[in-house]
Amino acid sequence: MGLPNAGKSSLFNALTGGSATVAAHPFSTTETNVGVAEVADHRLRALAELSQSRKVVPATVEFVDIAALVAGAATGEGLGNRFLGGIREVDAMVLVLRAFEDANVVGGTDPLSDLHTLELELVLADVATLEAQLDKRRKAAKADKSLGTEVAALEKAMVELEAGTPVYRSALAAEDRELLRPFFLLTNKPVLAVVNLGEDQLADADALVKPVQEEFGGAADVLGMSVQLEAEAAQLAPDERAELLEGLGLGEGALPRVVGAAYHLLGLRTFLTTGDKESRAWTFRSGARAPECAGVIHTDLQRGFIRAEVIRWEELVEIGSWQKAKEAGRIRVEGKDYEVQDGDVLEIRFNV
Ligand SMILES: Nc1nc2c(ncn2[C@@H]2O[C@H](COP(=O)(O)OP(=O)(O)OP(=O)(O)O)[C@@H](O)[C@H]2O)c(=O)[nH]1
Ligand SMILES: [Mg+2]
Repeated sequence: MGLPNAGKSSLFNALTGGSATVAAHPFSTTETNVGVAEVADHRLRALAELSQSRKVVPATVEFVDIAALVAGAATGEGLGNRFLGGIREVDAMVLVLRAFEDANVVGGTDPLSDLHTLELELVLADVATLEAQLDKRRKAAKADKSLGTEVAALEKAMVELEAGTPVYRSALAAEDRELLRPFFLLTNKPVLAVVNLGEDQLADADALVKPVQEEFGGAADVLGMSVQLEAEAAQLAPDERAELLEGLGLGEGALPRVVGAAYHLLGLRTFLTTGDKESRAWTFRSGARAPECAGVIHTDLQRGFIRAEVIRWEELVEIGSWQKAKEAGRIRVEGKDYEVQDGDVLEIRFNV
């Protein structure tokens, strides 16, 4: 989300290969766009090569591009804030803050000012949500004492929000934030801020990103990138893209970092499966145990879970094949209590 012309749709398209409308006039997005970005993963590439897999399936993250917010959106300015309803159920937010200068694209170029405008609208939307809930929950808590901690968390959140502080950078404890989850507050989501730089500003990226970083004080991940440049690069064939980005000293570019940061922000981890038919990256929540991860592949694998055979991806690549690893006794056998780790390669034994 972001102010008009911040580059939200350009970023969305670059990430998802989508075709959301991009234009130099404000409010070019009037409908919510949903798309999927692939998570670049060198581990998956290495395993696919090892197994000569006919199919390679990366993990994905879904992105949603919404209409712009402006100051006063809560009271109907611009397109109002009804689009926020559509993102209540997303798991994290990407705030796009404009720094690039372009006389043909109306709008401010101070990312901190963008941030303050956005946060105020998000906070106002959350205050409205809490106002609608607080009395009801207080009444419910009178009848059911066990709801007392929930009401206390709601009240703490209200104090912060009324002081203009988004929950994600408030003093609320993790337990309180957990209790607030069912209320789908916008500012109770993890945040990634993208400072959209002009190509000519890339040399000063650090200086332009730093004030935003300081403002968040660690409450959000902050990335500086030139969305337009990355979007253009994304249109090119892979080798031309690599050449352009390398030539500008941008390495693989910022898009993989945006997807990777979003993935981590969501507390997501990857385990892998590999074979000649397919190598695949699977997504699980940090802390999940082997049966739950088996269930990500197929519910039958969870239902009939017997054991997981496990090896670290780098170990498998070093040994050269699952068969050899097995012969060398390097495949671990893990039971239902095993906490799967990011980068584990799994084979599930099951019986239904
Ligand atoms: N010069 C320059 N222009 C950019 C950059 N990023 C985006 N733009 C331009 O800014 C304009 C707005 O980009 P969009 O991606 O449509 O922005 P948006 O945030 O989706 O805008 P709305 O949907 O209208 O809120 C387009 O003309 C883009 O080409 C950039 O890094 N540099
Ligand atoms: Mg747009």
